[in-house]
Amino acid sequence: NTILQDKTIVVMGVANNRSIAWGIAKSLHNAGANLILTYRQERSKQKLEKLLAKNEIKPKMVVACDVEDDDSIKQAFQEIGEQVGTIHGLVHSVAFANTDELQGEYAATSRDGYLTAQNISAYSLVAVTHEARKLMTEGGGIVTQTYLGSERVVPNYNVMGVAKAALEASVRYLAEDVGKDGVRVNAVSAGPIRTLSAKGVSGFNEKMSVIEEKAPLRRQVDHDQVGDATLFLLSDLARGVTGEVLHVDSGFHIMA
Ligand code: 0WD
Repeated sequence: NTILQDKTIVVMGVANNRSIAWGIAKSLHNAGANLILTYRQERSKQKLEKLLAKNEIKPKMVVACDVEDDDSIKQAFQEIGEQVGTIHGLVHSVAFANTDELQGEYAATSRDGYLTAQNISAYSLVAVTHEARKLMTEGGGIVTQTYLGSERVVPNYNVMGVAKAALEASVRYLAEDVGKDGVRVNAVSAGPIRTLSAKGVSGFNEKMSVIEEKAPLRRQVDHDQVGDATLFLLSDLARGVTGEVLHVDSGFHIMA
């Protein structure tokens, strides 16, 4: 398809071929988008470059960006501005919490662990939106990735659930701020998908199997479904949608 023909989209958060951001990158590529990918670790950069070559995707740029570091964010978007100029979209698919806080009681969360989760998983969207909007001179879309643990108590998701609640509230406040520039901000709330980060959440396998048992569609959510929903939100097809959280979870969230 050509839904994103001639659009330049920045994708943050491809760590490996299992990353949700990788599924998104493929969907966007298949829709004709020019991709700019950011990575945090050198290790991820190498994986990323191999993945791109293997899939015959030629990105416009591959740029380092550690969302924990304001200078790194500024520098990344400055480089993008200098080399590419205008961008039309941004995908934020980044989160982090210490694994020892993704089990047991939320009540035991440390101050440091709380702040780390908020910093990388929620504040980072604010910081990157602030830089990215400067390059969205023709309007655009920003899409982040969230999870049901923001709305409900999902055992073990704990501090990350609270960070996702902040992330979703940020989507709404940011949508109001950047809406006047024709920029939309939305979130995809995906069902459980096996990735590197998911390994850190204890009891993850049960979360997956319950989707097959209880969700209206009675099947797992995959990368392509999240990729295509993100593609929709970035595209002109969603030009009337902002501040929204779109569940891509086989309908699981409607069930009691
Ligand atoms: O079931 C799941 N896997 C779900 C994930 C269900 C619903 C939502 N999500 C969300 C996650 O919470 C996250 O926001 O999707 C997003 C992507 O998660 P993922 O694809 O499951 O995770 P993964 O493949 O591990 O990618 C996470 C990446 C990191 O990889 P590296 O190895 O490079 O650290 O998050 C990025 C990074 O790419 N990341 C950072 N990027 C920049 N700066 C940072 C950072 N400080 N920390 C983590």
